[in-house]
Amino acid sequence: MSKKPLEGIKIIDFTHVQAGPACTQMLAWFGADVIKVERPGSGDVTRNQLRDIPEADALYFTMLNSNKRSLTLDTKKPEGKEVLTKLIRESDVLVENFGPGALDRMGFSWENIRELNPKMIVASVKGFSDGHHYDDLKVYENVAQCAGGAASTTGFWDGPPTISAAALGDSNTGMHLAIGILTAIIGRQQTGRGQRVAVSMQDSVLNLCRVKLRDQQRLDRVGYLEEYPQYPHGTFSDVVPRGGNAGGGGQPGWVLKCKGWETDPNAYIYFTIQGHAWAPICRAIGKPEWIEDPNYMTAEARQPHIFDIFNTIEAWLSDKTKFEAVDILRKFDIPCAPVLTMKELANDESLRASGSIVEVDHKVRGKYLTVGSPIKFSDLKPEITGSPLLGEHTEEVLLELGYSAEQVAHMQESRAV
Ligand code: CAO
Repeated sequence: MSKKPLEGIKIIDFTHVQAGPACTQMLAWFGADVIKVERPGSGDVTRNQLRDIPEADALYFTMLNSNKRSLTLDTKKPEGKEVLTKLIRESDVLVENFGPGALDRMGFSWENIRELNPKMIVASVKGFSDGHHYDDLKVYENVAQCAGGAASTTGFWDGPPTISAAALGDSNTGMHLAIGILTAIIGRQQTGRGQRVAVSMQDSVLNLCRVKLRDQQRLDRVGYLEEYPQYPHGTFSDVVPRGGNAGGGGQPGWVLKCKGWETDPNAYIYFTIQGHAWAPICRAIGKPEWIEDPNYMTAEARQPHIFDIFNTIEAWLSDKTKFEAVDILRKFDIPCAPVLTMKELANDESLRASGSIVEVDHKVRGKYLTVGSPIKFSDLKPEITGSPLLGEHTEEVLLELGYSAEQVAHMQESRAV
């Protein structure tokens, strides 16, 4: 089999929970040797969180740590520090998402690591960037969504700020960090030196909320936002409002009810009124007279009664399931999709065939579903494996580092590993 692109890159994976592990898992899929360093006895806290099988690592852990090796190491004990020092000397990247200052307190500041290995790339996730007035805060997902502008702009205008189910603060930050690490690896090929790569969860959420920063500036200038449901009948304050399920760009859209919505909370589709697709939309929903009607012909003319238009489309949808509706609308080139449940996604044959959802094996829990690579390559097919048990590879990694079997046994006795 041909070499995977990241083969030969050795990563000390000092990450936990979600943001860091999502990053290193992806690098492991692409061939890096990712050694997850965990505290002896307990390990990553997610091994125990929300367990569905009493004796088996929780899915929270297994779905974020595939393709890795697990090394237990107490880095506060002298022997643990010695092992970590050896590892640093021969690794390419160290990734961590501890609370602010934890790595320094452990004795492994950026300066120390650089001295041990000038080629080392040290990549960190923190809640806020260095020097930010909140940079001492510990941060979890929802905190980041609030701090990065997502919560104030998500949900309905008459409800509270709302958290997205998508991990905008955690996994999204991990993806940003992966880009930073790969960039630093390419940089190192040019300079021979490693560097520090830092990504904050606030910045990563904000990066995804850039269209809302766009909207703030438009609102400051003109006082309204014509693609929001508040226009033209409602009122705007001086901050970007929550827009419910509005499109967010130049294409008005909304979540529309389909047959069965009274009993099925997900019997909906997302329908987009793409400006140049107006004629096909009218033909699809049986309103050909709207094509040339001056009240409907242009986006501007439609906006004042956009919700009457959505109501008319809902009436057309009332005898069609979400799947039937999409099968009709796709023939008219209308951007739309059924609102899919996690159960539907888990059983989706296309996602299984593409490897976006895979079934893998775990030594204790048996088979389980996890995500595969969302990035597809022509010459690489990532093979997803189950996550490691706590300390499964401790002995293997220590022997590779040059320790003897006796030394390993001694470290195990003293609970340093
Ligand atoms: N051996 C010995 N000690 C270890 C160790 C090991 N293998 N691994 C970790 N530790 C120690 C750390 O050194 C630290 O010790 P001190 O605080 O005494 O110096 C301690 O464990 C706790 O680390 P922490 O602050 O990271 O852990 P926490 O549970 O209190 O906080 C979190 C968790 C996520 C809030 C915090 O790590 C954080 O803010 N991280 C940055 C942002 C982030 O990634 N958040 C997303 C998490 S995903 O939802």
